[in-house]
Amino acid sequence: MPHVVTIERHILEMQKEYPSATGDFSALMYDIAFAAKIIGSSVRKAGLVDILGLTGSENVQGEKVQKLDDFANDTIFRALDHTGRLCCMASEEIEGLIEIPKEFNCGKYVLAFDPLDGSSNIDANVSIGTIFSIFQKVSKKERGTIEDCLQQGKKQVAAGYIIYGSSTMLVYTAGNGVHGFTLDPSIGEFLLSHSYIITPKRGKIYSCNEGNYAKWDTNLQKYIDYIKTPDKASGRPYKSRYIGSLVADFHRNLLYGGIFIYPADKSNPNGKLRLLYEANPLAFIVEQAGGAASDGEIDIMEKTAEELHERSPLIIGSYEDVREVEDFLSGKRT
Ligand code: P6P
Repeated sequence: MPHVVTIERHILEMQKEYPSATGDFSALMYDIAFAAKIIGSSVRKAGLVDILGLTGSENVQGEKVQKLDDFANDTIFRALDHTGRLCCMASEEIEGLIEIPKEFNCGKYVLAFDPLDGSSNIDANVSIGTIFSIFQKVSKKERGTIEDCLQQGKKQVAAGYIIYGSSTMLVYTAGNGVHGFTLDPSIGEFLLSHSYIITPKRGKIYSCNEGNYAKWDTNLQKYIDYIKTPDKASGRPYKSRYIGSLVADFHRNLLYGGIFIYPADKSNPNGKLRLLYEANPLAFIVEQAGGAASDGEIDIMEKTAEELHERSPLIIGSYEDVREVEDFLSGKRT
């Protein structure tokens, strides 16, 4: 029998390395994995909307069935609101702070999440994902506040994503390496499939929406031109791979090496992606895997969000590739 490690067993083994651990963080991770199983199950049925009357239409009881990203948001909220492990939440789907209902106790963790990133790709059966970031509470009152969400990226205690692709995978870090778990749908368990993921120092893949090329900073245009210029010695040209679904593009580059760029441009001065629940968690993961994440000037995890849905340019992936983009952007390289 191969050495089968469930996510629960992995987290318990990791918890043993922290004698002062109360088990709250471990339980929080189980709750997230539980929510991911429910979301994954609905995502997999999304293609049956017209046949089964799911998602966005009315079901047999005449009830309006939620859009998948609303469903994912509610699933995470309901899986976690009553557990007593969170003091508050923030979601890409909800404008303001998500408070823990008064009837439930609060805990010491904060959860910021994008419940279903890339959901516009669902109809084309493209891989999509859930992204999450966990902080410890810093405010003094029992119930969490915006202050607890707006912390510097490097204060994250854990971060992860679930990718709903050819298989459902949960990838996370709690500062002790990056670990991937693949869902075995036949038993409903996330099983350890990728232990201590390390991303190559330099990749051969670049991921960006080149349709925006004309709107980019000229130094970024020079970088893109550079990596497309053949030069055998330096492994150029890079391969262009862009799915248009952040978690899918990030996950491929994490495993194979490469660079993902969603920069500022003339119409989006801060780029498109969100700092709190997209750039921050992926930055924590990639740094733990030996890569880097920057907004073009400073590391993502050095930044402190000033509002929940703040956007940030994102350059993330293999360490040497990220630094090379920064050198082009600063004019050091041409
Ligand atoms: P564009 C999906 O809508 C998303 O938020 C990310 O998942 C993805 O990386 C990005 O936007 C794609 O944006 O402008 O290239 O379509």
